[in-house]
Amino acid sequence: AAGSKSCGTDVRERTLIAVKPDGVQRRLVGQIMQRFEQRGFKLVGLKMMQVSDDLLSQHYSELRTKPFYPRLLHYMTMGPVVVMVWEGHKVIQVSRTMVGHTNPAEAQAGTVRGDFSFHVSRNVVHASDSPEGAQREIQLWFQKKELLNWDCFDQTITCEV
Ligand code: IDP
Repeated sequence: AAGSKSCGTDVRERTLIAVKPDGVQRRLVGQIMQRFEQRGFKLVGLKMMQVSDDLLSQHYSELRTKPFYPRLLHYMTMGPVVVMVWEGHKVIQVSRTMVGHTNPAEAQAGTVRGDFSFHVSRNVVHASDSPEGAQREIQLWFQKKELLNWDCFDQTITCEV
């Protein structure tokens, strides 16, 4: 970005991460957020909400025809979710790796799903899967004013890649 001291990398890339209702019920919010903080990513948006069917049907519009879709809507509305936007170099790709395989039974140990779940219908967390998806989802879940641009004082350690 113009004026940035980075070495031609996009340190402002953003992704949408959500702790799903099972993660909230199981008190995993702190542990999940801690993983993103300790990786060096920057939190720029955060809220807890009870998700509407309308928002979910837009979020999961590509899965509308899947047999598990009605159960997915039920799962995602069982209780509140904690949704956040994280920022940093390659945050979309890195957070998909951190979250692990969609099916926790196939997720590697060390990933969120591999450490906290064993079944695809209760996989604890959501992470955007592409730049297009991230942009679409961030716009869907957050208003512009809910996303904060704050200065990273320890930029030389975590952001200048
Ligand atoms: P992702 O969440 O890893 O991006 P998607 O294929 O986009 O995976 O699926 C969205 C969500 O739908 C999954 O995270 C999971 O909650 C649910 N889901 C996906 N496949 C199945 C399934 O076969 N049975 C039940 N739920 C599923």
